[in-house]
Amino acid sequence: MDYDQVRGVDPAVADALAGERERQENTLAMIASENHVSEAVMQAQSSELTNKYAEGYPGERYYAGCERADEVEELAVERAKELWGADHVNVQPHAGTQANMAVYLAMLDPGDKILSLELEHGGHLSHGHPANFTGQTYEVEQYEVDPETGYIDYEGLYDRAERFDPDIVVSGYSAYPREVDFERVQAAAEAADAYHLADIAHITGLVAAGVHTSPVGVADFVTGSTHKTIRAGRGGIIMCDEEYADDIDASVFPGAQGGPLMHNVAGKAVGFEEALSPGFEEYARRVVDNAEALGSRLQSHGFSLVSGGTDTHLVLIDLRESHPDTSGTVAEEALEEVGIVLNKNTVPGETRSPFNPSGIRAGTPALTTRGFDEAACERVADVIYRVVDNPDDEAIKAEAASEVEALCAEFPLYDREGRITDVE
Ligand code: DSN
Repeated sequence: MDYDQVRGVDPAVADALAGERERQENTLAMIASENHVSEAVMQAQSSELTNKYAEGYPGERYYAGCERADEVEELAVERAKELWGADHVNVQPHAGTQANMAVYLAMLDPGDKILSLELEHGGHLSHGHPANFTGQTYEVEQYEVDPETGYIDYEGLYDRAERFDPDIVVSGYSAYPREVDFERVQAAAEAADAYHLADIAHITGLVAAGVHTSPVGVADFVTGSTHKTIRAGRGGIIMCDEEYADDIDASVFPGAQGGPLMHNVAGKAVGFEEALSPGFEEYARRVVDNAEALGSRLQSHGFSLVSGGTDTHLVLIDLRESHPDTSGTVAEEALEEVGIVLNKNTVPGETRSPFNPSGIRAGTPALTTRGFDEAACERVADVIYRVVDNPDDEAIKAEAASEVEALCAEFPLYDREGRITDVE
């Protein structure tokens, strides 16, 4: 794609877009929440639906001319129901945080109580952080992972739920590498007679493919974003039982949002159709296998992984033991220099700060989309080791950059026609 239409109007933006395409092609996207969507999803997202206002829901819109918007939204909803087995689905949230916001608005009053995982232990801003509206509107207490094992401390969560008496318990995390036991979170919520919100933003694709247990039918509300492991482009989603359907829909619109981003709803519909194809389960399985291979190889180089490994799409590396003088920021910057793009991350028991934390988080969804196998992920682990071990050594970084270049050439993001290669 050369962005010729954009270039005719705005060469500066065309250059930036072309540069971003090139960056994605020639670097390894290992931010665990990122992925590469197909050309089909991108085409849907850049369709004429960007022009259409469609406040309301299919068959009950506030504006005329919504028949095509209705078709697209109905397809997205039906496919989501099939993928996750939910009774009711709302595909209009602009992103995962807006999906969570709609659930809180529907079910809580200001001052009500949220019990959620500590951000430093793998939680998310929209689960009650003081800098987020949730922390400012609700009373929040947080549970933690077990400092010894790195796994969710389910007993501690249960005790805290009994003591704190929350109105809602939140599960689902941003930097937690282990399978979540949604039944145990549900037991804690029931002990407090609280709702249970499972935010599966990171693992939507793994749950849809059945390689991670599902909270649908366990938690009262399941939220997520649609651009991560499910690979359906930017957006959010809410799933719930029929009994909450009207409250949730009213909370999304008119409660929290105006017109839905119908072009993104179209992207969701197309991405969900792709995820319903037989190849998607294999993709999701390979994401996890690749993360395991990456993690094991990192451990063989002496790195310490939070929880000792992974069951999911990500590993969380705690640098404090292996590289006490190297912060996550230093590691992130050195790796970016050689073409490995991941993020610094806090770790449980963080001793630095969120801006200069002690860990890095690395995910395999995007690498797997471009065809990486376990052996290739082991090669990536070797590069990560060499660079983090020698963040100031220019010769080692030059060698590492060549290896990244070779990997990008071996597993190209685009085929000869310029189409994304490995999306089924
Ligand atoms: N920013 C996302 C992540 O990286 O986990 C979550 O919203």
